[in-house]
Amino acid sequence: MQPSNTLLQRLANARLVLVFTGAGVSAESGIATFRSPDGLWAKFSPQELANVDAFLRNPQLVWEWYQARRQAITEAEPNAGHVAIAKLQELIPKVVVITQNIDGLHHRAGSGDVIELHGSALRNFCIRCRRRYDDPKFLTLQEVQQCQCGGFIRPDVVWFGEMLPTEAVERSWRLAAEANVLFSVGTSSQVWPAAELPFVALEHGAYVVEINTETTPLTAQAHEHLPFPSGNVLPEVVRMLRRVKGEE
Ligand code: BJW
Ligand code: ZN
Repeated sequence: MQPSNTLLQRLANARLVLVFTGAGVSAESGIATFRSPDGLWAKFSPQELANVDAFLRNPQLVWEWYQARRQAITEAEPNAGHVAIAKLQELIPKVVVITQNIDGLHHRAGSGDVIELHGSALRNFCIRCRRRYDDPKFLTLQEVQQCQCGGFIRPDVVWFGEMLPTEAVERSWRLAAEANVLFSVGTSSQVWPAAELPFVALEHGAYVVEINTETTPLTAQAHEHLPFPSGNVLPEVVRMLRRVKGEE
């Protein structure tokens, strides 16, 4: 499970490290992934739940699905992988987390610079006038609510067919072109445009390391694939990096 000496040297000399994450990084916190055999898409259809037409067709159904997931998120704790990612900040001049996750666990683990490409389950907005509804009470109400304008209030997440937040995308793509090292952690690398990010970093000369218990479309292109749970391997990366930097 040891990270290679090349990786440790690259990290020791890096100015900018990106940690690009997906559902797998939160799996060890007990939050379901999407595409595993026991994942969300095995039980629920994305067509029925994760697009705007589904919400317009049956707002209560989609709302209830998110309320159940919100409950799981608020009961979950960051795991050793999230914590190790936050600790990288102590060892590298600039670390940016770019996540597809909507669970807020990177923030809760202490990561200071987190870009959320697919939004956040912890916020809502009106589907018609886009007014924001950030009051935490909306995270537990079981009935879908309507805005003053009559529009339904929806979670501030990115569904299939929707654009990702422009600022988040622009900043992420700019950073990918400048990064010295990019970790891709716990993502199936199947959902675009996010899946393109490690490839942008590769094209611009970053050292790309995939941490995933399975292989993905990125595996063959990555410089290294560490096929272990992120909650095991990331603390090891931090421990070894501290040693290389003479801090242990
Ligand atoms: C571990 C582990 C451990 C487990 N340690 N590892 C045809 C071809 C190409 C593209 C398209 C196409 N048709 C449509 C598209 C575009 C579409 C898309 O990419 N579809 C593909 C699925 C085919 N993309 C979009 O629609 C995006 N928007 C867009 O393109 O806009 C432009 C546009 C506008 C108008 C018209 C057309 C285009 C938007 C995508 C939004 C994705 N939204 C979701 C839901 C978010 C809200 C919510 O959570 O409910 O985002 S879907 C879901 O997938 C979620 C995730 O963020 C995303 C990625 O999933 P992720 O994180 O990779 O999870 P998994 O489960 O897939 O993988 C987990 C991995 O972890 C696995 O590999 C495990 O092995 C690993 N793992 N435990 C390490 N302990
Ligand atoms: Zn409204």
